[in-house]
Amino acid sequence: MVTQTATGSVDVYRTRLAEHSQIEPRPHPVVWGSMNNSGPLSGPELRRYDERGYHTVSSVLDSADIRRCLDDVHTITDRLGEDDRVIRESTSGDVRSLFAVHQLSDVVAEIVSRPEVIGVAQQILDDEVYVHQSRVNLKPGFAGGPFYWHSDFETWHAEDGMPAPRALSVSIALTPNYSHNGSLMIIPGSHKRFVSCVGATPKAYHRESLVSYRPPFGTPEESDVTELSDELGIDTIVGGEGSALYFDSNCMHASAGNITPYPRSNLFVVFNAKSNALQDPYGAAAPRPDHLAHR
Ligand code: 6CS
Ligand code: FE
Repeated sequence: MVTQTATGSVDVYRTRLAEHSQIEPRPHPVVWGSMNNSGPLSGPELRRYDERGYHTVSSVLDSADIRRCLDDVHTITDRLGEDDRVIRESTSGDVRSLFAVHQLSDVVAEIVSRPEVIGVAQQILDDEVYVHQSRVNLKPGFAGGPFYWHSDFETWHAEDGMPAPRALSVSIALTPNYSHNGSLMIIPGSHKRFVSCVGATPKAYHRESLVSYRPPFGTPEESDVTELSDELGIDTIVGGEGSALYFDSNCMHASAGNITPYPRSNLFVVFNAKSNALQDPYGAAAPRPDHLAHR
Protein backbone atom coordinates (compact mmCIF):
# COMPACT_ATOMS: atom_id res chain seq x y z
CA MET A 1 0.00 0.00 0.00
CA VAL A 2 2.87 2.41 -0.64
CA THR A 3 3.98 4.37 -3.68
CA GLN A 4 6.99 6.39 -4.67
CA THR A 5 6.46 10.15 -4.53
CA ALA A 6 8.03 12.62 -6.95
CA THR A 7 10.89 13.18 -4.51
CA GLY A 8 11.64 9.44 -4.38
CA SER A 9 10.39 8.89 -0.83
CA VAL A 10 7.63 6.41 -0.02
CA ASP A 11 4.15 7.77 0.79
CA VAL A 12 2.51 5.67 3.50
CA TYR A 13 -0.64 7.83 3.48
CA ARG A 14 -1.89 7.41 -0.09
CA THR A 15 -5.22 9.12 -0.63
CA ARG A 16 -7.46 10.79 -3.26
CA LEU A 17 -7.31 7.47 -5.10
CA ALA A 18 -9.28 6.15 -8.07
CA GLU A 19 -10.73 3.31 -5.99
CA HIS A 20 -11.75 2.64 -2.41
CA SER A 21 -9.07 0.90 -0.36
CA GLN A 22 -9.06 -0.61 3.10
CA ILE A 23 -8.33 1.21 6.35
CA GLU A 24 -4.61 1.01 7.14
CA PRO A 25 -2.77 1.21 10.48
CA ARG A 26 -0.92 4.45 11.21
CA PRO A 27 2.83 3.83 11.13
CA HIS A 28 3.82 6.98 13.05
CA PRO A 29 3.56 7.67 16.81
CA VAL A 30 0.86 9.80 18.42
CA VAL A 31 2.89 11.01 21.40
CA TRP A 32 6.36 11.64 20.01
CA GLY A 33 9.47 11.24 22.19
CA SER A 34 8.23 9.41 25.29
CA MET A 35 5.44 9.33 27.86
CA ASN A 36 7.89 11.15 30.15
CA ASN A 37 7.97 14.31 27.98
CA SER A 38 7.72 17.27 30.35
CA GLY A 39 4.89 19.79 29.99
CA PRO A 40 1.37 20.56 31.21
CA LEU A 41 0.05 16.95 30.86
CA SER A 42 0.76 14.21 33.43
CA GLY A 43 2.02 10.77 32.38
CA PRO A 44 -1.47 9.21 32.68
CA GLU A 45 -2.94 12.09 30.63
CA LEU A 46 -0.35 11.53 27.89
CA ARG A 47 -1.12 7.80 27.82
CA ARG A 48 -4.85 8.50 27.54
CA TYR A 49 -4.21 10.99 24.71
CA ASP A 50 -2.17 8.30 22.97
CA GLU A 51 -5.03 5.77 23.30
CA ARG A 52 -8.05 7.96 22.54
CA GLY A 53 -6.53 10.76 20.45
CA TYR A 54 -7.70 13.68 22.52
CA HIS A 55 -7.48 15.48 25.87
CA THR A 56 -9.90 17.99 27.44
CA VAL A 57 -9.37 20.77 29.99
CA SER A 58 -12.27 22.56 31.68
CA SER A 59 -10.80 26.07 31.82
CA VAL A 60 -8.09 27.59 29.61
CA LEU A 61 -9.60 31.06 28.96
CA ASP A 62 -11.47 33.35 31.38
CA SER A 63 -14.51 35.42 30.51
CA ALA A 64 -12.44 38.59 29.83
CA ASP A 65 -10.26 36.67 27.31
CA ILE A 66 -13.36 35.35 25.60
CA ARG A 67 -15.04 38.74 25.34
CA ARG A 68 -11.89 40.33 23.87
CA CYS A 69 -11.51 37.43 21.45
CA LEU A 70 -15.11 37.52 20.18
CA ASP A 71 -15.05 41.36 19.95
CA ASP A 72 -11.92 41.11 17.77
CA VAL A 73 -13.44 38.43 15.54
CA HIS A 74 -16.57 40.50 14.92
CA THR A 75 -14.59 43.70 14.24
CA ILE A 76 -12.28 41.84 11.84
CA THR A 77 -15.03 40.07 9.89
CA ASP A 78 -16.95 43.37 9.54
CA ARG A 79 -13.80 45.09 8.28
CA LEU A 80 -12.81 42.31 5.84
CA GLY A 81 -16.22 41.88 4.20
CA GLU A 82 -15.55 39.76 1.10
CA ASP A 83 -12.18 38.12 1.69
CA ASP A 84 -10.58 34.72 1.10
CA ARG A 85 -10.13 34.30 4.87
CA VAL A 86 -13.87 34.68 5.51
CA ILE A 87 -16.15 31.71 4.79
CA ARG A 88 -19.92 32.21 4.97
CA GLU A 89 -22.80 29.81 5.52
CA SER A 90 -24.25 28.90 2.13
CA THR A 91 -27.79 29.11 3.54
CA SER A 92 -27.86 32.37 5.57
CA GLY A 93 -24.70 34.27 4.61
CA ASP A 94 -23.63 34.36 8.28
CA VAL A 95 -19.89 34.02 8.89
CA ARG A 96 -18.99 30.32 9.22
CA SER A 97 -15.19 30.54 9.59
CA LEU A 98 -12.50 33.20 9.85
CA PHE A 99 -9.02 31.87 8.94
CA ALA A 100 -5.53 33.19 9.87
CA VAL A 101 -7.07 34.66 12.99
CA HIS A 102 -3.76 34.57 14.92
CA GLN A 103 -2.35 36.96 12.29
CA LEU A 104 -5.41 39.20 12.26
CA SER A 105 -5.97 39.47 16.03
CA ASP A 106 -3.35 40.40 18.67
CA VAL A 107 -5.67 38.93 21.31
CA VAL A 108 -5.58 35.52 19.60
CA ALA A 109 -1.81 35.75 18.99
CA GLU A 110 -1.24 36.29 22.70
CA ILE A 111 -3.53 33.36 23.65
CA VAL A 112 -1.69 31.04 21.24
CA SER A 113 1.65 31.81 22.94
CA ARG A 114 0.49 30.76 26.42
CA PRO A 115 2.13 27.65 27.90
CA GLU A 116 -1.27 25.99 28.51
CA VAL A 117 -1.93 26.27 24.76
CA ILE A 118 1.36 25.93 22.84
CA GLY A 119 3.03 24.00 25.69
CA VAL A 120 0.71 21.01 25.26
CA ALA A 121 1.60 20.83 21.56
CA GLN A 122 5.34 21.02 22.30
CA GLN A 123 4.98 18.24 24.87
CA ILE A 124 2.97 15.84 22.69
CA LEU A 125 4.87 16.51 19.46
CA ASP A 126 8.26 16.66 21.24
CA ASP A 127 9.54 19.45 19.02
CA GLU A 128 9.39 23.16 18.44
CA VAL A 129 6.04 23.93 16.84
CA TYR A 130 4.49 26.61 14.65
CA VAL A 131 0.91 27.49 13.69
CA HIS A 132 -0.07 25.55 10.57
CA GLN A 133 -3.60 26.99 10.53
CA SER A 134 -5.85 29.03 12.81
CA ARG A 135 -9.53 29.77 12.56
CA VAL A 136 -12.68 30.61 14.43
CA ASN A 137 -15.72 28.51 13.52
CA LEU A 138 -18.72 30.54 14.65
CA LYS A 139 -21.52 28.01 14.08
CA PRO A 140 -24.28 30.60 14.54
CA GLY A 141 -27.60 29.76 16.20
CA PHE A 142 -30.37 28.47 13.87
CA ALA A 143 -28.07 28.65 10.82
CA GLY A 144 -24.77 26.91 11.65
CA GLY A 145 -24.10 24.22 9.07
CA PRO A 146 -22.48 20.85 9.83
CA PHE A 147 -18.89 19.75 9.26
CA TYR A 148 -19.02 16.27 7.72
CA TRP A 149 -16.79 13.37 8.88
CA HIS A 150 -13.11 13.80 8.03
CA SER A 151 -9.54 13.49 9.21
CA ASP A 152 -7.78 16.87 9.13
CA PHE A 153 -4.46 15.15 8.44
CA GLU A 154 -5.87 13.52 5.32
CA THR A 155 -6.53 17.03 3.91
CA TRP A 156 -3.28 18.54 5.16
CA HIS A 157 -1.27 15.65 3.69
CA ALA A 158 -3.06 15.58 0.32
CA GLU A 159 -3.59 19.31 -0.23
CA ASP A 160 -0.88 20.99 1.88
CA GLY A 161 2.01 18.48 1.75
CA MET A 162 2.19 17.74 5.48
CA PRO A 163 4.43 14.64 5.58
CA ALA A 164 3.36 12.93 8.83
CA PRO A 165 0.62 13.35 11.45
CA ARG A 166 3.02 15.16 13.80
CA ALA A 167 0.44 17.92 14.35
CA LEU A 168 -2.50 18.57 16.63
CA SER A 169 -5.36 21.01 17.07
CA VAL A 170 -6.59 22.84 20.12
CA SER A 171 -10.23 23.85 20.04
CA ILE A 172 -11.14 26.44 22.68
CA ALA A 173 -14.83 27.06 23.40
CA LEU A 174 -15.80 30.75 23.10
CA THR A 175 -19.44 29.82 23.82
CA PRO A 176 -20.73 26.73 25.65
CA ASN A 177 -20.49 23.54 23.58
CA TYR A 178 -23.62 21.56 24.42
CA SER A 179 -24.58 18.15 23.10
CA HIS A 180 -27.33 19.93 21.11
CA ASN A 181 -25.62 22.95 19.45
CA GLY A 182 -23.24 21.20 17.10
CA SER A 183 -20.41 20.14 19.40
CA LEU A 184 -17.54 18.08 18.05
CA MET A 185 -17.88 14.30 17.71
CA ILE A 186 -14.72 12.19 17.72
CA ILE A 187 -14.29 8.47 17.06
CA PRO A 188 -11.84 7.65 19.88
CA GLY A 189 -8.90 5.60 18.64
CA SER A 190 -9.55 6.41 14.98
CA HIS A 191 -6.36 8.50 14.96
CA LYS A 192 -4.39 5.22 14.84
CA ARG A 193 -5.90 4.23 11.46
CA PHE A 194 -5.53 5.95 8.11
CA VAL A 195 -8.67 6.20 6.00
CA SER A 196 -7.94 7.10 2.41
CA CYS A 197 -10.46 9.04 0.34
CA VAL A 198 -11.70 8.39 -3.18
CA GLY A 199 -11.37 10.88 -6.03
CA ALA A 200 -8.68 13.15 -7.43
CA THR A 201 -8.63 16.66 -5.94
CA PRO A 202 -9.90 19.18 -8.51
CA LYS A 203 -7.91 22.34 -9.27
CA ALA A 204 -8.68 25.38 -7.05
CA TYR A 205 -10.85 23.24 -4.80
CA HIS A 206 -10.08 24.86 -1.42
CA ARG A 207 -12.99 27.31 -1.19
CA GLU A 208 -15.61 24.76 -2.16
CA SER A 209 -14.24 22.30 0.42
CA LEU A 210 -14.69 24.87 3.21
CA VAL A 211 -18.15 26.09 2.17
CA SER A 212 -19.61 22.63 1.50
CA TYR A 213 -21.47 20.82 4.28
CA ARG A 214 -20.31 17.47 2.84
CA PRO A 215 -17.30 18.08 0.57
CA PRO A 216 -17.10 15.80 -2.49
CA PHE A 217 -13.34 15.14 -2.02
CA GLY A 218 -11.33 14.44 1.13
CA THR A 219 -14.42 12.77 2.56
CA PRO A 220 -14.36 9.15 3.76
CA GLU A 221 -16.75 6.49 2.48
CA GLU A 222 -19.81 5.92 4.69
CA SER A 223 -18.75 2.27 5.04
CA ASP A 224 -15.42 3.35 6.60
CA VAL A 225 -17.13 5.71 9.09
CA THR A 226 -19.53 2.88 9.97
CA GLU A 227 -16.71 0.37 10.46
CA LEU A 228 -14.81 2.74 12.78
CA SER A 229 -17.93 3.80 14.73
CA ASP A 230 -19.14 0.19 15.20
CA GLU A 231 -15.77 -0.81 16.62
CA LEU A 232 -14.75 2.31 18.54
CA GLY A 233 -17.91 4.31 19.29
CA ILE A 234 -18.45 8.06 19.05
CA ASP A 235 -17.59 10.58 21.81
CA THR A 236 -19.39 13.95 21.99
CA ILE A 237 -17.13 16.68 23.38
CA VAL A 238 -19.07 19.14 25.53
CA GLY A 239 -17.65 21.92 27.69
CA GLY A 240 -18.28 25.38 29.06
CA GLU A 241 -16.91 28.69 27.78
CA GLY A 242 -13.13 28.66 28.01
CA SER A 243 -12.81 24.86 27.98
CA ALA A 244 -10.30 23.30 25.59
CA LEU A 245 -9.99 20.14 23.52
CA TYR A 246 -6.59 19.03 22.21
CA PHE A 247 -6.91 16.42 19.46
CA ASP A 248 -4.62 14.53 17.13
CA SER A 249 -4.51 15.65 13.49
CA ASN A 250 -5.71 12.24 12.30
CA CYS A 251 -8.83 11.81 14.49
CA MET A 252 -11.98 10.99 12.51
CA HIS A 253 -14.33 13.78 13.59
CA ALA A 254 -17.42 15.75 12.57
CA SER A 255 -20.04 18.09 13.95
CA ALA A 256 -23.74 18.42 13.25
CA GLY A 257 -25.55 21.62 12.29
CA ASN A 258 -26.81 24.03 14.91
CA ILE A 259 -30.53 24.76 14.89
CA THR A 260 -30.62 25.80 18.56
CA PRO A 261 -30.65 29.55 19.40
CA TYR A 262 -27.18 29.18 21.00
CA PRO A 263 -24.09 29.73 18.83
CA ARG A 264 -21.26 27.22 19.16
CA SER A 265 -18.19 29.34 18.51
CA ASN A 266 -14.73 27.83 18.88
CA LEU A 267 -11.17 29.03 18.29
CA PHE A 268 -9.09 26.34 16.53
CA VAL A 269 -5.32 26.51 16.42
CA VAL A 270 -3.31 23.83 14.63
CA PHE A 271 0.29 23.27 15.68
CA ASN A 272 2.70 21.39 13.44
CA ALA A 273 6.18 20.16 14.46
CA LYS A 274 8.94 22.22 12.83
CA SER A 275 10.60 18.98 11.71
CA ASN A 276 7.38 18.09 9.85
CA ALA A 277 7.53 21.14 7.55
CA LEU A 278 5.24 21.16 4.53
CA GLN A 279 6.42 19.68 1.22
CA ASP A 280 4.68 19.56 -2.15
CA PRO A 281 1.08 18.29 -1.84
CA TYR A 282 0.78 14.47 -1.91
CA GLY A 283 -2.66 14.49 -3.55
CA ALA A 284 -3.28 17.80 -5.32
CA ALA A 285 -1.74 19.68 -8.23
CA ALA A 286 -0.85 22.85 -6.29
CA PRO A 287 -0.60 23.85 -2.62
CA ARG A 288 -3.45 25.75 -0.96
CA PRO A 289 -3.01 29.44 -0.07
CA ASP A 290 -1.01 30.55 2.95
CA HIS A 291 -4.04 31.49 5.08
CA LEU A 292 -5.07 27.79 5.11
CA ALA A 293 -1.58 26.29 5.41
CA HIS A 294 1.19 28.58 6.63
CA ARG A 295 4.63 27.71 5.31
O1 6CS B 1 -9.44 22.14 5.08
C1 6CS B 1 -9.01 22.29 6.21
O2 6CS B 1 -7.82 22.50 6.45
C2 6CS B 1 -9.95 22.17 7.32
N1 6CS B 1 -11.24 21.75 7.14
C3 6CS B 1 -11.89 21.13 8.08
C4 6CS B 1 -13.29 20.70 7.84
N2 6CS B 1 -11.32 20.88 9.27
C5 6CS B 1 -9.95 21.27 9.53
C6 6CS B 1 -9.44 22.34 8.66
O3 6CS B 1 -9.78 23.62 9.04
FE1 FE C 1 -11.59 19.22 11.08
